[in-house]
Amino acid sequence: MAVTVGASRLDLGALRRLPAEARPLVRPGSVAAGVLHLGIGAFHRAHQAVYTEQAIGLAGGDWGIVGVAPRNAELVRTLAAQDNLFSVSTLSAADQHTRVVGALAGVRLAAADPPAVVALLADPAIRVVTLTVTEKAYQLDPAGGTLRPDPALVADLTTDRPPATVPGLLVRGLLARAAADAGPIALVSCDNLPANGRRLRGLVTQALAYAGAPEPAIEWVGTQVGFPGTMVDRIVPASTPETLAAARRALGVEDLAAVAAEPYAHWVIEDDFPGGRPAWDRAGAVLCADAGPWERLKLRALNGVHSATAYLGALAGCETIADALALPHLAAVLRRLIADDVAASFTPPEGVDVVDYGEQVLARFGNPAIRHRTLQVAMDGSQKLPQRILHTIADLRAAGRSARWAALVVAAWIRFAQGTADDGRPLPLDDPLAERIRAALAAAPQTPTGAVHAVFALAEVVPPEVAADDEVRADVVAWLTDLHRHGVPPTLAGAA
Ligand code: CS2
Repeated sequence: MAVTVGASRLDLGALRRLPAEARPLVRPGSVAAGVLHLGIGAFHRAHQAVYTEQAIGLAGGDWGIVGVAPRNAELVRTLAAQDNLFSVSTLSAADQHTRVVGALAGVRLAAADPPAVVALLADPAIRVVTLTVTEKAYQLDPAGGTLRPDPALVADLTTDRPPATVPGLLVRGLLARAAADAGPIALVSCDNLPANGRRLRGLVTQALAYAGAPEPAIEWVGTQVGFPGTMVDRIVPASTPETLAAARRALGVEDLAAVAAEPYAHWVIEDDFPGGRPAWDRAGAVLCADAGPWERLKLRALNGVHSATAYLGALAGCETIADALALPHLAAVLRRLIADDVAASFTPPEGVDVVDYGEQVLARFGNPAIRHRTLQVAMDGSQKLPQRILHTIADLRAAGRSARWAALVVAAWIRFAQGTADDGRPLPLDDPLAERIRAALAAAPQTPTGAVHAVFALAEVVPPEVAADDEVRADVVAWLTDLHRHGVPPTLAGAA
């Protein structure tokens, strides 16, 4: 990555030279750790870290964050060299605000020292564990939530070697905490899984059983650990050299851990924190008894529409989500998807109109300053499609309705997985099930019907009621046929 030679680096010493509005809200290093976060990627730094810093600034509390990167050694080195400081630039068409966040109390690389992370999980000072590790790290089958441990997780659960996976770290940490009776704790999934609190509880329960954990430890987890569900929302693309350049312009120093995000942020959290929590409500988060309706709204009306834009956009050769949204007729088709299918598939939170929410989402996607790559959103489709689109389809069909627009998204994903864009350029299938998907598509008759049958047979992705639905299958085949024959723009023009 290009670094301006001679530009000084963001660290504690640089703080007093920063413009006043760019300085952290809390004095870095002054707050003891109370939160352990797994997965300190861009999303965490621009979302939970920002909320937590504001909460500490407004209400105090020992809620500094120890940030754990499962594998990214470079990020940990970078943050350590910057005294755990990083900046968040909020970007819109009109302006940019950049501020350094002082909420990180430390950083650790799990891969380098797993026992240190296990010890933190068993430390009485740590009362909240938040996670942004992406869908696939949970090792649950995306359609139903059954644990599918890979060999590394099997080793974590059945041997004494230092844990190498996220579920392995959690289980070892909880067992150590139970043994030390180190006090109650909440494990908070901030990933876009369906019913993420219940899924994380299910993961821990299944993993403890797999590990043959002793009954008292299982009971301890049952009574001392909260698994609040959450809805997390902020568009935060992977950082690029432009992100770092924007931070440098605003700060006057080099920040190699800089992130950029849209202005919008939202966080709905179920208030189940047996060991206490930061005053996130003071920072604008919504604490409630059931985040389910917000979570469904966001997964279906934002993430589902995001995936639709990403696959159709990538097939049409668009680099960013904002470019894709500008394709003729795409916004019109997305509006049909939102109004006819998503809105009819579930009961939204009280007072929310799904169509209005969808308009706001489309405006956010159009933010020209956020150069969110279609290929980034297109990644890991097998882990995302169930909660984003396939559950929408299942609910519509259970209510006796058609799911025609949602079927287009499935067809676009299949066409994307087939590996070539409309202009013949190759598209990368970056997905934990890539091998299986490719093999299934290669073994099937090379027709749209053959491809749809092959993909619908992936039982860990496609819920059985959707796989068995002939009308849905026919809709997906019809869209896939159009996408193959005509490409994206004419398909959209014919549909809108
Ligand atoms: C996106 C999300 O990459 C993706 O799959 O749909 O990361 C999205 O940007 C966030 O969930 C927005 O809150």
